[in-house]
Amino acid sequence: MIFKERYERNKQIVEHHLLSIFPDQEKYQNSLLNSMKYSVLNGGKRLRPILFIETLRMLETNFEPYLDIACAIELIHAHSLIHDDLPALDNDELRRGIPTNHIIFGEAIAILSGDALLNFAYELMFGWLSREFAQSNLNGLIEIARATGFKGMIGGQVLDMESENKEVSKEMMESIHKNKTGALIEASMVSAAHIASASSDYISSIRKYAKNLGLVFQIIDDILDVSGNEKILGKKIHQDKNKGKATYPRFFGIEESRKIAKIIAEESIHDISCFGKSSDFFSDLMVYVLTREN
Ligand code: GRG
Repeated sequence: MIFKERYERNKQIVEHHLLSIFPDQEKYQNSLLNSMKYSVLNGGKRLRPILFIETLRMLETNFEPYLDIACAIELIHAHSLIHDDLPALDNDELRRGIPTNHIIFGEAIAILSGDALLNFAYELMFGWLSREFAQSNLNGLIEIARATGFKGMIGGQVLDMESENKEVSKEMMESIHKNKTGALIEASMVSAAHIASASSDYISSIRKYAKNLGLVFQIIDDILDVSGNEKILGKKIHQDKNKGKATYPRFFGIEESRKIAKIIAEESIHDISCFGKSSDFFSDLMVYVLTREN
């Protein structure tokens, strides 16, 4: 199956399962549930759950019993986007081509639905762990929890905020990217590797590829913020410059940033080839991330 078809097929699997995990409307607070569903079920590339599923496949593990975990990762991602868009953080009004959560539901509900999505993710993960207890499964979930917290995504977000309109070193910029964006991407693959009981050598190779994928993803994100198409992106561009963010184009210019991303991508494709034919999806995925327009 060609890459695009396989990606789309995975996306359908994820979206089908995402629909199934939400409870009936009338039993819960409708405003809260509507706000949660709004940010989970209205588009998105589903990159992180697809990384999780494809890592299991690469390690010859059937992904179906683990779809709750794939979706938990997407819920964590959705929570981070809702909070990232809030007036106190990036103050964005458009995402995925539609108004951000707080514009539709108000700030209070947006904060609470972000919180509720994060807790829902842990409810799914603990529920699954109690049915499938094994040390390797627990290690996978610890990886996700660590990546989401102060040592990962939230820590990176704080560094990002505190660096606005300041001169920052290249190391600091890389650290922001690695944590804010890279940590959850890395955990999506490494958690699957733990769950598939991969060897420590395999886990290290997968971690290395995932770290590079996260970096390439964010470099391209920075470039798209300068030169992307707002319609295709579904959000406003030039936000990084307006907010004085530490980005690759600010440091190196667009052309050099693209070159850097290409070099990292090529090295990673070479590295992941140690898994043989079963890593083809990840070679193609690196090219997709490198050339993406949204
Ligand atoms: C405040 C508890 C609390 C947590 C939030 C806001 C935050 C901590 C972290 C921000 C993390 C963040 C939003 C990083 C940006 C990562 C990024 C490039 C997101 C866009 O990902 P895509 O392109 O989005 O995969 P789609 O729409 O395709 O799902």
